[in-house]
Parts: sequence; C-alpha cells; structure tokens
Amino acid sequence: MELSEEDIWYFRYNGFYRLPELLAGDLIDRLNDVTDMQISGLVEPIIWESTKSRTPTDIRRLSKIVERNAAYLEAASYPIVLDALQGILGPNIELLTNKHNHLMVRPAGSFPVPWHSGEEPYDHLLITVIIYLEESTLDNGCIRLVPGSHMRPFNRTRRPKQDSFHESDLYYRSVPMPMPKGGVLLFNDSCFHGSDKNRNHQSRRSMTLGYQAHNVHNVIKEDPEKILLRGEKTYIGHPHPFPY
Ligand SMILES: O=C(O)CCC(=O)C(=O)O
Repeated sequence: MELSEEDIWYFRYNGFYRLPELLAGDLIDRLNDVTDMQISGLVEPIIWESTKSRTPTDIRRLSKIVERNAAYLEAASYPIVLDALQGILGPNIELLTNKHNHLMVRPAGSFPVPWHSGEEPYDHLLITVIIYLEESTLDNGCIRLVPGSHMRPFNRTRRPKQDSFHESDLYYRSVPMPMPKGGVLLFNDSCFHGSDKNRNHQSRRSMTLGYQAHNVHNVIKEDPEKILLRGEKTYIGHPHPFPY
C-alpha cells in the first residue's frame, strides 16, 4: 500500500515508520529455511558474538545476504516494501549492497547493539529497512530509536563511546520498536538507534537493508554496488552542453 501524506509526514518528523502489512508467511518460512542452512554451514562472511568460539549459536550477524540466496533479494524487492519506499524516495529506488545488506541473528544472550546513527544527518536520505524473520520483543532486545534524532541541528559523534547500553541519554530519549514476525520497519538511517541484549533463549532474526533514490547527486550512477529495484536510471546531472 502506498504511504498517505500523513504517513509521509510521520516518517519525515519522527524518522521511522512501521508498515501495517506483513510479508507473506511462506516467504518468511523460506527465508528462515535458507538462514538455517547459512547458519548451520557457518557460511562466511560472518560477524561473531565472541572471539572465543565458532559454533552456529555464536553467529551474531550474516553479512552480504543478497549475494547468498535469491530469497533475500525477493524480500528486499517485495511490493509492500517498495511501495512504502516510493512515498519517501520517489519512483527510482536502489538497494545498496555495500550498506547494511546483513541479517542480524541475535542468538540467545546476544550482546546489545551499541547506540549509533548510521549516517551523518545531512542531505542524503538513506533509508534502512528491517524485515523481521522472527518476532522482536522487549525481552529479546528489540531495536530502540530516538525519534526525530535525524533532524538534530548539533554535531554529535555517530558512534558515541558507551560503557553500558542503558546508561546513555540516548536510551532515555528512545522508544522501543517491538515488531511481529514478517513485519517491516523503515527508518531514516541518520536516526540514533541501538538494541538491547537478547534475554530470551532463542534467536531474534531480522534482515537489515539500505535504500536510496537513484536521483541523489552522489555522482557514480553505474555503480555495481547498487541494484535498481524499481523505476529507471534517469539522473542526468548538469551535462555540457545542457540539452535545452
Ligand atoms: O535490530 C538490531 O538488533 C539492530 C539493527 C541494527 O542496528 C543494524 O542492523 O544495523
């Protein structure tokens, strides 16, 4: 479903939006099956929870997921995801394969994701989409976002030093985002966010993806790290001579 003007206003000022619809259950099942195989096969590239042990229950994150299996690209291109993105990015939408493009496994006991904002809060709009393969709750360390932090008019380091997830002003300013299995969360990647320890006995899987409008002026338009998922590559910049 396309975003209404009110949805777009909500996203613009708060920096996040939860889709009211879910991805189809059979696609989520396939994604979980594929993910089971990636985990049991210890398929690299992997980010580990600890440096000590290398078993499937130590996998914190699977990187480069789009390259692993077509099901991940199918989820990234799912119509409800692109319809929502179109309301914010316009018709020409690219998936970035060198930003995010990972699956958080968050095994039982998984350590917090420290507070950070993915991008500096200036011009370019990079939208993070998280697709939940398992339910995300307060108990298993759901993501927390600081609403409106993408519009901060002051400088602040994107990755503040922190001794504890809870002892941060960002924690007190944040709101938790519990999400259902199959749910989709969009947020402005300049928003501060982090997620708590997984206190549950099971994993909490979600895919993290980054999208941009093809039209943003970042010059390299035929970049192999970008996959056009909807629309056209129409950007022309300021060519010389200018075609009147
Ligand atoms: O969902 C989480 O645990 C954190 C997500 C996140 O910040 C990321 O994937 O970059």
